[in-house]
Amino acid sequence: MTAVEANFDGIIGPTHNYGGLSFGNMASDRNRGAASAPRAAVLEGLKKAKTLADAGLLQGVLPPQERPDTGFLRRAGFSGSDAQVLEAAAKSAPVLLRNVYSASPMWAANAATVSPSADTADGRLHLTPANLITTLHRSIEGPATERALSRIFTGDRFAVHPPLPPQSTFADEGAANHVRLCAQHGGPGVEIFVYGREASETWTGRFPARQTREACEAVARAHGLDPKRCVFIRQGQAAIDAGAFHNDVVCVGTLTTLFFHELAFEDKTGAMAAIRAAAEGLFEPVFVEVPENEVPIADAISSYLFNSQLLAMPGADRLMLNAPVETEETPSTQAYCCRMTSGNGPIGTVNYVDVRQSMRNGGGPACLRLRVVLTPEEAQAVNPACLLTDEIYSALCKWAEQHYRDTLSVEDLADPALMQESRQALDALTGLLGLGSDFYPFQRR
Ligand code: SUG
Repeated sequence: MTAVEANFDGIIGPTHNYGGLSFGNMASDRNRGAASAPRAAVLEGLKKAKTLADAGLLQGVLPPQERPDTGFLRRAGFSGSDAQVLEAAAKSAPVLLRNVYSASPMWAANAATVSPSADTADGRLHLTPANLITTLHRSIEGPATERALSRIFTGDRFAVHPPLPPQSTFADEGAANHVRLCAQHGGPGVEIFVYGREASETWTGRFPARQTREACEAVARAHGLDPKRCVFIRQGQAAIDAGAFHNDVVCVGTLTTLFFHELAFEDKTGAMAAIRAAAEGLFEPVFVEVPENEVPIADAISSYLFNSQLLAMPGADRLMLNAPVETEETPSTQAYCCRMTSGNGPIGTVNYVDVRQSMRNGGGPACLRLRVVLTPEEAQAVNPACLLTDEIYSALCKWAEQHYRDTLSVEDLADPALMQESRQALDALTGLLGLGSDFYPFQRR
C-alpha cells in the first residue's frame, strides 16, 4: 500500500444554526435567522463521508467543539452558573450568544493546514490549526482544534503545532487557502498558499481578506517545507469582492490538476508560471481554467462549483468532482460540468451530493473535509475510532438520531435545555470516538 489522501470530515454539531455571522460569506448573510435542521445536517455530512468510504477512500471524522462556549462568555464578563451566564447573554448580548453557539468547526477545511511527511524537512506530517481570527465565532476554534488533532494524530510521526499568534498579521484560515499538487500523494509535492492581503497594506476591499501572506509564510516555515516547492499566490480581489471568502470557493486541486475560476488569482499568468517552476522535475501541472464567460463568478459562488472534492477514485482513470447539488441546479455550472466530462480533460465524472444544510451557511463538500495524506505507517498511528467504518457510521447515525433536534431557530439559543442536550450528545461522542472522558471543557469541570 502506498500513501493515500484521506478525508477527515467535521461532524456537524448539535447547535447548527443560521446566525448570519460571516460578513463576506453570501450564504451566511442570506440565511441569517432562518430555521436550521441540525439532525438532517449531521446526517447529510455523515452520508457524504460514508459514500466515499464505501467507494474505497480512507475517511475519518473530526469531533464538533463544545457549544455554547460558556467559557468565552465568562471571559466577556458574564458570571454565575452556566445557565445564568446564558440567560444574561441572551438578554443583554444576543449577538454574542449566537457567536458562542455556532457549529462552525464543522468546516474542517478551516481546521488546519496539513503538510504530508513527503514534503517536510523532518519527515513528519505537520498540522497547524487555523487561528480564524477574522470572525469572532470562528476565532474561538483554534485551541480546541489543536486538542482534537493531538488526540487523533498521536505519536512521533505527527507534529501538531499551536495555531499562529491570534493577531491580524497572522490571519489564517487553514487548508481552505492551501492546495497541494503532486505526481503521487506519497511523493514530494508543490504546496500552494493563497492569501488575500499582506499584513502591512491598508485593506480597502468590500469584504475582509481572511488570509495574510505572513500567515502562509509562517506555516510553510513551521512545517519545514522546501522553499523551492512552495508558491505564494495572491487571491483575486474581484473574487473576494464577489464573495470568495476562501480560495476554495473558486479553486480546488489534487495530484497534478488545478481546477479554478478565471478570476481566482490576481495574476493568473504569474501564478501558473510559478506553479510550473515549483513543480519542475516532479510533474507537469494540468490547469483547468473555467472562463468567466462560461461560468460567471456569481454563479460559481452561489453554486459552489469549485467547493467540490476533486478525487482520484479507486480504479478510475480520470478524476471525480464531488460537487454540491446546487451545481446541478445552476444552469451555467451544470452545462459546464457536462461539457467538461464529455471532453478528454483530467476530470471525467461529476457526482452531485446533498449537503444543503451546510451550504446554507456557505460550506460545501470541500469545506466539510480536511485532507490528510497518510503513509501506511501514519494511517496505522491515527486514532482508529476516528476512521469511518460501517460500525462507526451506524453508531454515529444512531447517536445523531438520539441527541439532535429536528429544527433550531436563532431564538431557541436562549433555551437553557439546548446546552444540556448538546453536552449529553458530546459526552456520548467522546466514548464513540475514543477521545477520552476529559476531552471537552465541560467534562473537566
Ligand atoms: O467561515 N460559515 C463559514 C463557512 C466556511 C466554509 N469553509 C470553506 N470555504 N473552506 C465561514 O464563513 C457561517 C456561520 C453563521 O453565519 O452562522 C460560517 O461561519
